[in-house]
Amino acid sequence: PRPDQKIAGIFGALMNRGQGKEGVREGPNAIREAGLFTQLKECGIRALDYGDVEIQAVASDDEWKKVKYCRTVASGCKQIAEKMELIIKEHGIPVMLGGDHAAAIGSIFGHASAQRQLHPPTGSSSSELHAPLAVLWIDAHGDINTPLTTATGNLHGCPVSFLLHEMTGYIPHDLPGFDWIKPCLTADRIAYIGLRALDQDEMYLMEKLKIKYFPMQLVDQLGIQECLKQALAAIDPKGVLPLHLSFDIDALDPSDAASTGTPVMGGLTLREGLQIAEFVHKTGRLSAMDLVEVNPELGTPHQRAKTTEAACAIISGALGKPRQGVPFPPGFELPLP
Ligand code: 5AB
Ligand code: MN
Ligand code: MN
Ligand code: MN
Repeated sequence: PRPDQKIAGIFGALMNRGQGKEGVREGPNAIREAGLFTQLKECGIRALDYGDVEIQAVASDDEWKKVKYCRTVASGCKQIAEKMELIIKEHGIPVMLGGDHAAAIGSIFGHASAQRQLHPPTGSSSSELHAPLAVLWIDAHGDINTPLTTATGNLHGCPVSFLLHEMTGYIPHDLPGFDWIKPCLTADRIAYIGLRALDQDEMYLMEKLKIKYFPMQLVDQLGIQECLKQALAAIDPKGVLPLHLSFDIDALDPSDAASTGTPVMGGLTLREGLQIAEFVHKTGRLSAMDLVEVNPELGTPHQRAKTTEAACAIISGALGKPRQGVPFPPGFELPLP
C-alpha cells in the first residue's frame, strides 16, 4: 500500500425502515461475505472495517400522514452522520454499505458537516449555503419525493428532498424526529445518472430546480463517459470539490443486480456501473461513498451472488481497483530461475 493513500473506512448501515423489506439490513454482511475486503487487499487498497450502525427502533413510531417510521429513520441517520464524521476525522474515505437509501440522509449530512469543519465558510452568503462537496447520485429513481408527495410513504424515496436548500419550502416543519436535519447542498451540486422511474412530482422538481440528470435514454444516446464528463462539469465546474458517490444498486439492470427491493428494467450494465466508479476514482477526489439497497433475501441464490459481486466490484473500482487484474507494486520483480 502507498503511504499517501487514504484508508477506506467501511461500515454497514443496517437501515431497513426507509422501505418495507426487512432483508435489506443483511446487505452489508452479504457484501462483506462476497469478499470485499479480500478483493481490496489483493489490490493494495487499504481498508478498515468500522463495523455496523444498528438502527434502534423508536417506540410508537406512528405514521406522519403517509410517511412510515420517520422517528426511527431520523435517529438512525443521526448515528450514521456521526460515523461518517468520525471516519473523515480519522482521514478515511467512508464507504457506507446499506441498508436502504434513506441512510444517505445521514451519510451526506455527516459528510457535509465534516467538510464544513475542514473548510469553514468564508463568510459570503453563497459559501454559507454551499457545503464544500458535490454529489453524484446513481439510481433508477430520483429519491426526491417529499413527505407530502410520496405515494408509498417510504423514506428511501425521499432522501434528496431533505438535503437541498431549494427544497426548504416543501418540507413540513413538524415531521417527527427530523428537526436536526438541515439542508446542506444546493441543487447545482447534485447530478443523477441511471434514472428511469421518476414519479410525476419528482419530474417536476428536477425541471424546476434545473437539476442535471442523465436518464437511461441519455446514457444510450451520449454514452456513459460523456454523461460522466457533463455531470461532473455541472456539479464541480472547477474540478476541485470533494465528491460523494451515492450508488443505489438498482441503477444497474436487474440482469446484473436483481437482489434489490425496487428493481426496474432497462438499467445500466455492470460495465457502465464500473465506468462510473472508475471515472470517480480517476478524479482523485472521491471523499465518501454509499452502496445501498442490496437485499440478499430477494431473488435466487444466483441472483444474490451476482448482486453482491457487482456491489463489491463497484466499491473496489471506486477505490482504485484496476479492472484488468491484480496490480504489482513499484520495484516488483519476477523470481529468476
Ligand atoms: B430507492 C418511489 N419513487 O417514492 C417511492 O430504491 C420509489 O432508494 C423509491 O431509489 C425508490 O417510493 C427508492 C416509488
Ligand atoms: Mn433506486
Ligand atoms: Mn435510491
Ligand atoms: Mn430500490
